[in-house]
Order: sequence, then structure tokens, then C-alpha cells
Amino acid sequence: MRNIDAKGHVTGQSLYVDDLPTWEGTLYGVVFYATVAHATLQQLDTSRARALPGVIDILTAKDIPGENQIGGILPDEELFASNEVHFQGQPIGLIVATSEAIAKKARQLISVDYQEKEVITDPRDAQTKGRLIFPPRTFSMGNTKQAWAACAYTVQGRADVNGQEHLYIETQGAYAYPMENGHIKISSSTQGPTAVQRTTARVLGVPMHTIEVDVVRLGGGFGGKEDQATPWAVMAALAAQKWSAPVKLILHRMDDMRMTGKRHPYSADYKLGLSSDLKMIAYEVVFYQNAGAAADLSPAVMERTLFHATNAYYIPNVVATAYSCKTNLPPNTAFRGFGGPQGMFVIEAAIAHAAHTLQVPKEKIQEANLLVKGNSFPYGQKITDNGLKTAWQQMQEKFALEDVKKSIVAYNQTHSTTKKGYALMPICFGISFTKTPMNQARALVHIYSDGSVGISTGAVEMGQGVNTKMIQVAAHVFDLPAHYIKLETTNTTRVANTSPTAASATADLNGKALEKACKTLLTRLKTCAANHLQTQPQNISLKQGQVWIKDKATAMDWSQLIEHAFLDRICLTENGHYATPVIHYNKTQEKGHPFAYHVMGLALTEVTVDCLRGTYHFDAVKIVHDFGKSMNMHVDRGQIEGGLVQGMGWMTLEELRYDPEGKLLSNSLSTYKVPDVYSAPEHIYIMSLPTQSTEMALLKSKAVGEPPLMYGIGAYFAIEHAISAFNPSYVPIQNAPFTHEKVLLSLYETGV
Ligand code: MTE
Ligand code: LUZ
Ligand code: MOS
Repeated sequence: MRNIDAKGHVTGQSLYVDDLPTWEGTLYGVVFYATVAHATLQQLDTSRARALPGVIDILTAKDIPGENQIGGILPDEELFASNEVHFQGQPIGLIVATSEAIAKKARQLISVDYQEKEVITDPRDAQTKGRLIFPPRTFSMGNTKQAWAACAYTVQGRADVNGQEHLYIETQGAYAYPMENGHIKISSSTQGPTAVQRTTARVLGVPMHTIEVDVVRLGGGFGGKEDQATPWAVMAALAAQKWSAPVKLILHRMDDMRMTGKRHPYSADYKLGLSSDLKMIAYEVVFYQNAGAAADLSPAVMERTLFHATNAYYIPNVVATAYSCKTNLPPNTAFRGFGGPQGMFVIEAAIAHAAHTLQVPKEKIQEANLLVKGNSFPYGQKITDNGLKTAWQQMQEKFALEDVKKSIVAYNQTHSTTKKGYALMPICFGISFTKTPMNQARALVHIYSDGSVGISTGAVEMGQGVNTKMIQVAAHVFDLPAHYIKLETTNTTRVANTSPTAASATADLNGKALEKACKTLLTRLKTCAANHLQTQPQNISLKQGQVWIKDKATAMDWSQLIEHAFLDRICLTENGHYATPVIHYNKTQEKGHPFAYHVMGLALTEVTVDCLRGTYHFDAVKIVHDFGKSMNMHVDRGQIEGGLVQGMGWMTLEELRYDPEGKLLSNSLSTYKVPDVYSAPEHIYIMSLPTQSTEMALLKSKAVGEPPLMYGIGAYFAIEHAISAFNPSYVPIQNAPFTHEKVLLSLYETGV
């Protein structure tokens, strides 16, 4: 089935928050934020701004009727700073005016006196000073202390990996309109409609049922709107409540970049021990997560770093510890992979270090240690198949890995100013929210009396194609053409208490709830048909809009059946509820079975480095991916290509920079480079890994949203491989991203 949004997107008809028709009397909000990273607020003078014609109000902490608190996991973040600011870009107030232009002008007329305090931007620095968001956690297995003695080789070092700007095309925004009796409806560009509803209710001091959140779709979220879409919606609602007027708040790109958190930068210390036959025996790692100034989702992100600290490898003795370090940067947040990519980068860096020291190809160590069926992760769950081994074989057979390697060697022998390199990147990503209670969803199905079907779920469409998949589920169960099915907007009034659209689990969770609702309706309809056709329900089936008895079509079609059902007063509405079975986790022991299943795969990245300029060009990325049994190959391939290129951007061009005072320097698209079509790989080949799949996946179609991002990590090590071919004294620098500047320096670095 074609993506249902394809036409709307290319014709420009798809609706985003700022496209919604504007209500008469709409007011506009612009956020006034801190320009220093750590200070007490001495005096806030808004009088000049208030005097500007068209300015209605300037809301600050004092105007909050409920709690001035937006923290999701920990209550440590104010909506508007009351006494102290903790990062540059922290909201202090909201200017409400009759136009956005006036509100922006007013913003320049506000003055604040800050009494500045020490600014910390480095996570190690924060850890040393005891500035942690919450206590550290450790995952362990086996006994590393004993294992070191058995190791033939050990390497020890440090790896750093930078953050990443989400750069969703639609910036953060919301539009709040007052309804009757103090109720407020909010259109929000959020991955978490329920989070917006809950937090708005808390800040406004009203029950959740007075707040209705509606989401049409997002122009991208990538995790950046899992938690951080909330404050803007709350601010708009706050102004709407106070002024009984519709209020729109859409962030300008540069304000969005400055105020919102990003992927967490991490620094890590590792020690890796190997046997003489290159088996990884022991791994100790300490992660310093740069959380920024408040918890946001950092505790959960940090947890996933620990879950994925050994990536796709079996290491019998592991100690992995992580610190969530409080710095004066905007609170960092969810980003595709959710801490997993950072954990995986560090183990890959450690393997690269070992390979360099032992002078063996990196992939020899990788291949020798792939997880096989029955192997345990440090958190106790076991891997249930040999997908990684199969992926490696497929890479040899289908993508002629050995020939690629030979041709790269040959190329490098005959070229002196350009060098080619390659890297393999296996992935193994756990599917489920690591917080077990979040793995639940609901769906509401109405069959209208004319036979058309309306479905609502808690899933938010953000470009990943989940709406298309939801329609496929209903069309599949009823065996109807897709045009019978309409997908409603995501709305907290139709589907309540939703988990955010995140963790790649949206199609699984909401799709399974939907499947259940549709199946219940189908059973009801079969009974109805059996009554009218004087047979038993088990003889009835629905095929392509027609009612069948055993293997013969009857004269009754879908719309006649629905008409009968309606006249028989059969309920044509159903709610489905799904909670992932099997999963559990014990945080005290740090053991359990947190994931419904794992998604595996392997990527081969090929790069050419220009050794005069330090620039590079990706010739190809060849991927063997575990789709399970894909329910929509077009959508899933789109996710792989997009995820891959986004991951490559993180590893190569995208350089997030703050100055020592916590000011974002890479605050625009001219200073922050994301991959464009020219820097994407020339070829992306994707092959499907033949696996049994799992009943835990929707129609056996495995989750695909996040895992492919981590194939992008191969880009870093492919570049490193090419540099080594040019500069024999190159020592791995283990500091991502590998920008052109760093590549140039590495090409001519003489080593130590
Ligand atoms: N694809 C597009 N086009 N836009 C997005 O914002 N977000 C990613 C991924 N793919 C995203 C995307 C992230 S971070 C997640 S968690 C998943 O989609 C969420 O959707 P799913 O659970 O339906 O896979
Ligand atoms: N969000 C979350 C996530 O709250 N928990 C998770 O485990 C998760 N994993 C990936 C992406 N978002
Ligand atoms: Mo994705 S980081 O789970 O929104």
C-alpha cells in the first residue's frame, strides 16, 4: 500500500499546526528566554514591552495558577524560571500580543539583571563536582576482575560522541483555543499528546478532562517532540485560559535550536580485554552523559545506553556504569535510538582501538563475537536467534564482502591522494519502552452505517508511515479496500492515556490494539451474517468486501452486512487494548526481560577520502536488515534510508557546538550542516534478512523506526579506515563526529 500522505506532502496539502485555519481574535505568543547559562534572576523589567501597542500580556512564573513544573520523569524543571536560570534559552516568560511581529519587538524591550554563577558544560566536570541528575546505575554480568587475568590483550581509552540537533522540518509549536466552561483544546506538534494534556492540566491547575489535545501530524519529531513539545503547548494554553482567546505559539527556527535539547553528548572511559583468538572476554565502561540542566528523559536515555553497551556482541564479563551529569546546557532529550547509539559508538570505538593495536581488521573482532542464540545480555535477557550470524553470511554472499575488500586494497595501491575505506556495523536494538508500564495502547473503531470505517489510535504520524500501517491493519482484518478506512487525528478525547509515539514500538502497540478491536467487530459481524444467511458463524468469512460461506461468495456485500448489523442493533464500535506480554524488568537487580524482541542487521559502508582536502564521499552503504515479514516494504525502506543518513550525519557533518558560557554556536543551518542529497551515500542497497520473525511484532512486521540510524555509525569507522591507509602513524581519535576538519588533521597527524 502506498503511503497515504504521499500525495498531500508533494502537493503541499498536508496540514501542520501552523496551517490550521486561524480563529478570529487569535493572539500570538513569543517566548522570552535567558541569555546567560547560570544565574539568579535579580530584576525583570517588562514595563517598556508592556507599553508597546498590541502587547496584551507578559506571562511569567507568577501567572501560573497550578504548578510551575513540567518535569516528566523527575520534577526538576520549571515552565518559566522563577528565581534561577540554568541554561541559555531557558524560558522566563511569554509575550502575548496581537501579532507575532509585535510580540517579537516587545521581546527586545524586556530587560533582566542576572547575577551570574559558575557555568558547567562538560559532563566530566559536572560529575567531579557531584552535579548529577540522579544516582549512577551499573549493569554487570560475570566477573571482570577475574577475567582481566585471562585476557591476552587489553586496551583502555576514552571515547567521546557529540550530540545532534533534531532538525525536524516543522519547528515546535501549538495552537490553543478556549472552548466552553473553561475547557481548552490544543493542537500540538507533539509525539506525546497525553504528556501535553497531563502537563497542561498540572500547570493550569485543572483536571485532565478539561484539556483536549489533538495532533494531525508532525513535520518530523525524531524524539525531539517526545517530551519537549510540551512547554510550548502549555504556554499557549496558559495564555488562552487567562485571556479566553485562541493563542498560537510557533517557534522560529533559531529560537527552537537555542531553547530545545538535543541528542545527549557522551564521554566514556573503556577497558576491553580479548583472548588470543580475538574473543572479547571483559568490558568495563563508564559513561558520562551530558544531560543538560534538567532531567527531561535523561534517566531513560541513560538506561538504554546501558542496555546497548555491548551492541551486537556477546561479552561474558561486563561492568557498565553510567552517570547522568547536570550541566548548564538545554536539557537533552530523546533522539532516534535514545542513548543506544552512544553506547554502541563506544563499544565500536573500543573494538577499533583493539584492532589498531593488534593490527587486525576490525571486522575480524566483530565477527568473532557476534551474539548467537541463547547468549545473554548483561541485563539477563537472552537472544533468541542467530540473525547476526546470518546477516554476516548474507553480507559475504549477496554483497560479496571479500571482493569489496580486495577492490579497496587495489584502489589504495594505485591512488595516492585519495583513499578508500570500509567498515562493518552490526546492530542489535531492543524493541519496547524500557519502562514496562509504557508498553500499552488503545484503539477505537467505528463502523458507520454506510459501511465506511473510522479508526483512532494513540499513534502520531511524524513521517514514519504509522498511519498507513494502521489503515493496513483494519483493511487486512476486514479484508476491505483501503479507501473504506479513514484514520482520525490523534486525539486524547478518543484515545486516552497514550504512551508517546516513540521507542519504534508505535505500530506494534497501537496496531495490535487496533487489530484486536477489528477482530472483535469481525466476530460480531460474522454472527450477524450467519443469522441472516442461516448458517454457523464459523462458516462465514469476509473476502474483498463480500460475505462468503465456506468457499462460496454469497450475494451479501460489506455494506449490506453493516446495514443488517445496524438494524439488528449490534454495536458497530469497539475499543481495543493491548499490553505487551512477557516483558518485565527489575531495576534493583538490573535484570529482566525488558524487550519484546530485538531487531538486527549489518551494514557495510564504503567511503572515499580526499587526502588533500580532508573531504569524503560515501560510495555505498550495503545493508542486510531484519524486517521480520515487512507489512510495507516502501515505508520500511524509507525508514532505513532516512535513519541511515541521519545516523551518518551525526557521525560526520553535524557538529553541535556550545561555547564555554553555554551559548549555542551552531544555531542555524549555515553553521550546522545536516546531510543533503550530495552527502548521502551514492548507493544504498538494502536486503532483507531471512528470519522467522516474531508474533510480538505487528503482523510479524518488525519495528523499523530507530534501528537503522545505528548503521550510520559505520561511517565513522569507514573514514578512519581510509585515513589509516594514507597515514600509517594515525592513531584512532575516538571523537565523533568525523568532520572534514578532523579528517584533514588526522591525515597529517604524526602520532605519538
Ligand atoms: N521517521 C520520520 N520520517 N520522521 C520522524 O520524526 N522519528 C523516528 C522514527 N522515524 C521519525 C521517523 C523515531 S525517533 C521513532 S521512535 C520512530 O520513528 C517512531 O515511530 P514508530 O514507533 O512508528 O516507528
Ligand atoms: N522513550 C522512552 C523511548 O520513554 N522509553 C524508551 O525506552 C525509548 N526508547 C527509544 C526511544 N524512545
Ligand atoms: Mo524516538 S527517540 O523514540 O522518539
